Amino acid sequence: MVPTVDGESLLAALDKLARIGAIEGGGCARLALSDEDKAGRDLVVRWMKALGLEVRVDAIGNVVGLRAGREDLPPVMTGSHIDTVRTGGRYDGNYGVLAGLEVIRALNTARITTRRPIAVAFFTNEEGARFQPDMMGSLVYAGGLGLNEAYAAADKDGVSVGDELRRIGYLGAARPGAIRPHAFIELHIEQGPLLDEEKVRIGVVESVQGISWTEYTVTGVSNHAGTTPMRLRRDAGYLAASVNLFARKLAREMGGHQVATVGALSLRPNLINVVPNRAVFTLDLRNTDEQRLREAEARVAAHVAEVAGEERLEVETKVLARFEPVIFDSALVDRVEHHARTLSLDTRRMPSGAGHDAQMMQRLCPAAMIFVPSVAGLSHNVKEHTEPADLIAGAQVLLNLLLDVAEGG
Ligand code: HGY
Ligand code: MN
Ligand code: MN
Repeated sequence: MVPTVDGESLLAALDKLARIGAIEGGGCARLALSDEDKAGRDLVVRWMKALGLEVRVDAIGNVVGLRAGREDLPPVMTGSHIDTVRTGGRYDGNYGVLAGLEVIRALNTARITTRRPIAVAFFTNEEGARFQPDMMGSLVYAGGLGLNEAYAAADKDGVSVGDELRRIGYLGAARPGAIRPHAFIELHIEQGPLLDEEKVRIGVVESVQGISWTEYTVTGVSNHAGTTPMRLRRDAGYLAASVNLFARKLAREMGGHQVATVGALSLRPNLINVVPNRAVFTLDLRNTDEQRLREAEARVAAHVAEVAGEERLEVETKVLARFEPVIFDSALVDRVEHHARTLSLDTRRMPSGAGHDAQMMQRLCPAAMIFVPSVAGLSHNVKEHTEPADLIAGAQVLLNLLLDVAEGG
């Protein structure tokens, strides 16, 4: 008899975790390694221990809760992240971790010990909103980023990852990646509009698109807004605006999955009557196709050089994150589809527009993702919402799949 997930317990846990770092409108602000993140971590670790999991914290602050199997084999791992962006919803990341804990609860209640151990993890700084790159903890876990490089990453105030890990008490002793999973499955909200628009219950995620994050620091000359003729301007803000317009037009023209976002922008001196002499802004480019993403990067770079030449500006660029598209393990993806359909949940195959820890874990072991619908495709927005029935259905697919894989399926 396959155990069932306790839906009420999952919804209550989501609600309780959402109260930590709660912000106006029902969302969460738990930026990585902040006090709010610490409080969220402490709560989830308490829940892990209450479920009888052996909890390990590694040197980049990833937390893994381990449930013994009948045999001492590499575990089947699930999980996600519990850090959020500053205007985050309550499901992004949190849902995958808490659904993993509900799987453990259901196995405990049913007194089932699986052949393979099962692990539930949350990874440090998946969002990349405070420290870059994003998916930092899982990237270190998968051996894609050295610990010292990760420790040195600093936020806008110059505070480093290493210092913050120490401050919040999550600079753990375990070596990141010491537990090499047999397989990794991440349950997550879609964060896009497709499942909701098509009224499909489960997204069978085949891949994650490529990500290119760049920060531009532009230096011009501040000058009087009224007296400086346009021909004499060296307006740093003009380049920032020009890149935003260019990138949007480029994404529209390229079509397909190409997207472009200027998400962060600051001008100096930021005064109504002064031509800005400094602009710092970010550009987020993504595409499911690596060649097209490189083409977009090259065209933006050419545009930046052209405008900087015309406007006589200095431009410094810094790559904050760069990940090629990742294809998930096809056999595991097929198992996601099988278990959703066995529960009479209709499915559609799709890429992920957002980055996820699973894309890093695919470097270590077969990985796959399960999506549930996001109402109106909203995410990274306090109004992020997924219907309770969909949350519970997704968790049941996760349970059935984990059981299958942990029994050697
Ligand atoms: O940016 C992303 O896709 C993820 O939320 N870190
Ligand atoms: Mn996420
Ligand atoms: Mn996110």
